Amino acid sequence: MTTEEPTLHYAPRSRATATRVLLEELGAPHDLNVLNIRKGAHKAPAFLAINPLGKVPALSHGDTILTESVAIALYLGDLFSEAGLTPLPGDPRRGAYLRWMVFYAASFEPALMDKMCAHVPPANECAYGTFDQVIELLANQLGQAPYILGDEITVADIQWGATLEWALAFKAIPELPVFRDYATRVTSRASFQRVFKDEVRLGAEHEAAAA
Ligand SMILES: N[C@@H](CCC(=O)N[C@@H](CS)C(=O)NCC(=O)O)C(=O)O
Repeated sequence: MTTEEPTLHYAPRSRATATRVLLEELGAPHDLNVLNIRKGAHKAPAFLAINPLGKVPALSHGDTILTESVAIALYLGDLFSEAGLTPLPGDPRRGAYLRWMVFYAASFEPALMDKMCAHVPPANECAYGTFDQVIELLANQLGQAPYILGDEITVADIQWGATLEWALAFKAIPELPVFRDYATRVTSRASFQRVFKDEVRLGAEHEAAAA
């Protein structure tokens, strides 16, 4: 097992925002490699060697390189489980945890992107059925408790909360009270507020550097 601190390859106001917040929530010592997407740093050879797709987030940890937000969240949640945010094997919430994390990447994100691009694949052939089914399923789950797995916040809420906040802001999902309340509950946490504030600074710096 490596004793090195993980490095998050990150750009502000991107999917890497949730990963940065998660590292904070987990109290995980880490390095931040800040990429200026506006200047194309994510398509430079140094970063393409880490993620050939040139997308953030990515995580380096010793010899391990991870891409994909959800894989990174699962990895970090296990690595820093002492923070108490991870339903580990043996926890009755473990199955639901894996289900909602994989559902996020395998069904929710594709459904959201298809919707935003006005692409309607045949329901019986695509992984998620229909956008409306995905929304109904998610609204039903979030309507049952303050957090996606129940009364306590977990790693899964950092991922879902960050994305639902963004999706509501961009009107990519219906403005249902259950989504609004949940996104506010999660993103009003000090960790999110700290990162959002720093991203205003970074965003301005990056824009100025790219101008
Ligand atoms: N499936 C990937 C998606 C990563 C992704 O699309 N990242 C965006 C930022 S939100 C990106 O790096 N876009 C820059 C580009 O493709 O040029 C994940 O969940 O990590």
